[in-house]
Amino acid sequence: MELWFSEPHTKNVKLSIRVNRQLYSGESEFQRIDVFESPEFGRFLTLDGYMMLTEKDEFIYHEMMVHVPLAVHPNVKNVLVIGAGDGGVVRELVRYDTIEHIDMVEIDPMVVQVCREYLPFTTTGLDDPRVSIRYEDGLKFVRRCEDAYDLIIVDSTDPFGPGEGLFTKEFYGSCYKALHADGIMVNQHESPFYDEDVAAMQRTHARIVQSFPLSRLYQAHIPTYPSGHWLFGFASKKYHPLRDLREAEWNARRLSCRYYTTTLHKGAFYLPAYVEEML
Ligand code: AG3
Repeated sequence: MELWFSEPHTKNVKLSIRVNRQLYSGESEFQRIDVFESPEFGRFLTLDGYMMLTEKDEFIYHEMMVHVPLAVHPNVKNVLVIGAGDGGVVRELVRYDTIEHIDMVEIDPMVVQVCREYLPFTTTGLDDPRVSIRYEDGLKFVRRCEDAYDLIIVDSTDPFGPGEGLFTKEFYGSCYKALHADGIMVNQHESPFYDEDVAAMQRTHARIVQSFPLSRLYQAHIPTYPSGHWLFGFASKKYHPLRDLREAEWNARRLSCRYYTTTLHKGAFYLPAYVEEML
């Protein structure tokens, strides 16, 4: 019998991936969690039936969320990561010996547990002594923070279900307050491609524009997310993502990424005409 995983991307489009076997299926207090193994994409994690990451293409998403702000901000010491229970963002962050502390605030302890067991390739950074994991709603956590972080990375699910609060005006206002005077916030910003998704993407961007003096979008190609064309938000109190890019300094770290380069960084902020028109 053939086994396939399908995620509907619109009412009329689905992405289907052939599966060898299902490694895990469970229901937490917050969501349904599944892990599959597939011939094309390796192991992959879905939450409530939505693709979160695959072994084959997760490097694109995680490198783009972490190395873009780290190549701009000259002095990242304290980082807040919201969501990201699979550990992929933290894995990239701990490669920087200049980072002193990382708070990861994930609402669902079961996601972390399941990823530790079935997706060890993303969780390698979670035991780094600089990392504190807190199981709490990111929205509530960040309300209590003031002038505490150089960088906030919001690695959420889509803007409905458990992740919904992480796309609100209130949340972005709290992030602004939680950052130092030269802080940066990066968030996963959904896709601009399908009509059904455009309004939510525009709303998110408008809220960030209202909350930060500088707000830009950048893009990457992520084959397993709807349309494959994915956006990230770069919101900042001081640094400009291109004018303040510290190219030589970042390259001197010799981190050798598989997707991110400082040349690609520059290109990623130049958006297609149809996306520019939406903003
Ligand atoms: N964060 C979720 C990205 C959104 C995917 N949406 C979808 N498949 N409909 C990914 C978490 C990886 N650390």
